[in-house]
Amino acid sequence: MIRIAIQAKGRLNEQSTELLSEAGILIEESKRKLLTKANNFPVEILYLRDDDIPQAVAMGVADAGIVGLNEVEEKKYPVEVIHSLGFGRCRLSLAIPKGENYDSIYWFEGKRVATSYPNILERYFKQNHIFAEIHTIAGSVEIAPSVGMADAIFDIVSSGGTLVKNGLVEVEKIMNSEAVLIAGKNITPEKQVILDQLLFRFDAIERSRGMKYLLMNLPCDAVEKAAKILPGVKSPTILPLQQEGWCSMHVVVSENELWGKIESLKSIGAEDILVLALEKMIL
Ligand code: PRT
Ligand code: ZN
Repeated sequence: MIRIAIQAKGRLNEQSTELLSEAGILIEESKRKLLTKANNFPVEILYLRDDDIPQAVAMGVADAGIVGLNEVEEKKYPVEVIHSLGFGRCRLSLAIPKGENYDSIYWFEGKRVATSYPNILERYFKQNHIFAEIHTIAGSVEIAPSVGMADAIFDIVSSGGTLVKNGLVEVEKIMNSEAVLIAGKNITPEKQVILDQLLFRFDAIERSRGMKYLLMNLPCDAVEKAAKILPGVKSPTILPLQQEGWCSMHVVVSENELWGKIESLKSIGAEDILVLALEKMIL
């Protein structure tokens, strides 16, 4: 049995639960308590505030956790980041009031900067030999300059809308963040086996994201050319059609390249093209 800590409420909760459920770990919503056992996989889910997840994993209260990389970097507890999960993407940036004359990072020399991430900021200023006053505040960081509490802020930015609304301009991106799977450093071999199974499932889910399953009919003598356009995972599946000289080709393709590939396939005689969603891709 392994225990995984996820955010109880907030931006990462829904996608963390969704990822676990896509990986076949089903937690009945009605049974949801602080600690809930999955009914079909040796996993317990511990619901915590995101700030507490790195510590819980470092202390062994949980064996693994799903949390923003920003929290891991801020807290610096001894945990391993074992997998990036591709959601909760954001960046941590320095922002200053619009209209300020900004030419370099040295603008921050002697300034007061409000943030909820004082450790990351302190490390950044130290590396750049900037001496600034860091004011740690828990929330509503973006209003600090307009109420005179600070000259600038260091905060999470996603669309940038909050900065614009508060008359601020992003001037330095310090780090990118996304949700990551973390694990304790002293996990037992038995627990490692379960964690590896989970990682295998996460990989399959990730691989199938943005992939489509393509089926088409084409003259059999165009198959060679078609396979060059779409080589697939190993190679495309080719099946004969009842109609003489015609084949059916099945292949996996990334959604980004889909339309371009379809144009090329049509130009060599492909017809009756079907594009299907791809649920899981296990190699
Ligand atoms: O209650 P608990 O402590 O668990 O939650 P929380 O309130 O501390 O965190 P929560 O749920 O807001 O965010 C959890 C995690 O989501 C963060 O640690 C990040 O890793 C990630 N994340 C991704 C974000 C954002 N995007 C985000 N946009 N966290 C916060 N924001 C906020 C930001 O603080 C700012 O106020 O959204 C605003 C900026 O958004 P834009 O789109 O206007 O730029
Ligand atoms: Zn938090």
